Amino acid sequence: AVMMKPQVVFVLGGPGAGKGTQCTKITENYSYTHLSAGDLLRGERAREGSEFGQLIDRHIKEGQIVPVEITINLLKKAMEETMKADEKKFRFLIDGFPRNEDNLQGWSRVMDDKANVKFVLFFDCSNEVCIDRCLERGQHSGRTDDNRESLQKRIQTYLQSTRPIIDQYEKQGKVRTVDASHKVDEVFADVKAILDKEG
Ligand code: UP5
Ligand code: MG
Repeated sequence: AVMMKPQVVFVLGGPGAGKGTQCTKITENYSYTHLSAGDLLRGERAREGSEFGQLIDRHIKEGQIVPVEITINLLKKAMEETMKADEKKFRFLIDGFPRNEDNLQGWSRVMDDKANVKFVLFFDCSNEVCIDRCLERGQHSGRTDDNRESLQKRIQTYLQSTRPIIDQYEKQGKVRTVDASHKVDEVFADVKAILDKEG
């Protein structure tokens, strides 16, 4: 059988904008596989014998972006395993990546000839709403970065490093923006309209 070339939608937006929540809803309604770069990194951090555990832990607490060599390998492996298990699963939502220039270059180097980036789904949300959502979640999430100090740094990194990446894609006409400040179902209605149009 001929392997389909993976089709990728990058899902970006500030910390707590609702990327994970909306990706879950998308997978319930469309044939996409959700890969959260943050979840993959947290999984690697927890993996027995990982040589990167401490480095990942430090970066996440400090709201810094992990070197792309680590993240791209996790993403590539997850994509390959998904397609190996089921060749019909070649559509991916890559959530929380690429976050900076290093991420973008790593993706280009490793994945440019292996996958097609269809567009960027951008969840646009004010910093205040993002912070409130993460602090609220922090009461039960157990995430080491859902506290005021880490959030300050996550927002900073988002504004300094990730927004310019979104801007680059915007200049290529590749960004689909959703107002993420509304209720979950209202946001999802906008997401649906985009996906129904884009296929
Ligand atoms: N919620 C969601 N939608 C809501 C709505 N419309 N109305 C009201 N509440 C809403 O949602 C966050 C919270 O808000 C939840 O409690 C939810 O119920 C509620 P969620 O869907 O989890 O938002 P999301 O955007 O996914 O937030 P997350 O915290 O996951 O975003 P981050 O981008 O900060 O986290 P991520 O896991 O992607 O990255 C964490 C860290 O990993 C980074 O800071 C970085 O250190 C590292 N990282 C890398 O180094 N490289 C990568 O490539 C990726 C991550
Ligand atoms: Mg998330």
